[in-house]
Amino acid sequence: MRTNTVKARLRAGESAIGCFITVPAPMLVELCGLAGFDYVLIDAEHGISELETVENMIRAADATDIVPITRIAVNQQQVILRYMDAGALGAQLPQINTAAEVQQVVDAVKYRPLGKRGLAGVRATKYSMGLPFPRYIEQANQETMVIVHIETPEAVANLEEMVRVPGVDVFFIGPTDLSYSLGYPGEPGRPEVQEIIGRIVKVVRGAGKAVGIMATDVAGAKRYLDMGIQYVATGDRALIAGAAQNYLKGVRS
Ligand code: 3PY
Ligand code: MG
Repeated sequence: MRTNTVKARLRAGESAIGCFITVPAPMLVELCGLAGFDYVLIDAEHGISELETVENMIRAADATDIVPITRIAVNQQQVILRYMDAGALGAQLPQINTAAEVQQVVDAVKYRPLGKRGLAGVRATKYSMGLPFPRYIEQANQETMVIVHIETPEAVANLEEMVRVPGVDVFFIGPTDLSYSLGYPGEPGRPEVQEIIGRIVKVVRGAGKAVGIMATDVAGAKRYLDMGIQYVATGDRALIAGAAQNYLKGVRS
């Protein structure tokens, strides 16, 4: 199976820059791969892609050497399984608030003995024409990633326990939901929110895990990278909207 270069970069203390893809379009994944992003976050939470298209988007990622991670709306083993079976190299789960919920994600992503993921002759296992299952299981458990969102006050309160669950690679700050759930919708830059982001970074890094965040613009991404956040993602809608507005401003001025 593919080596997960994002996981390797994070382990080596390096950063990985990705892009959420909310549109059901393998072409956009290819475009991100060819542009040089480290990973795509195929978004099945706020995005509108259905599983069949997600599988083709993962194919496009494999063809352009970019790591495919899927954001999955529901923290349920049988739901997560289908995205992993399609060949995703990681599962990113939103709105995770307790250590028990973290454990559920790990159980769904990892095969036994690390988790309880089901095994079958699917795309991820090369339809049983790849490595023998014992060898595949070992590799999949090494290469797949677990990413959980921290985006509520409950998660912040439980963070010390959550970071102790083995098997998580990245604790991902969702600035939109975090600021909203703290009572400041649309204001992730507020000092109250930034103070909590700083606290999350300290706890997660203190536990030897990587921190992730969404930063749509360059200045924000650089600021978060400087804070030691290693897994930074922009998004297709923000990139397209920003470029479109800039273009029109330039042409019409
Ligand atoms: C959020 O900001 O809430 C997200 O989930 C994505 O960054
Ligand atoms: Mg969110």
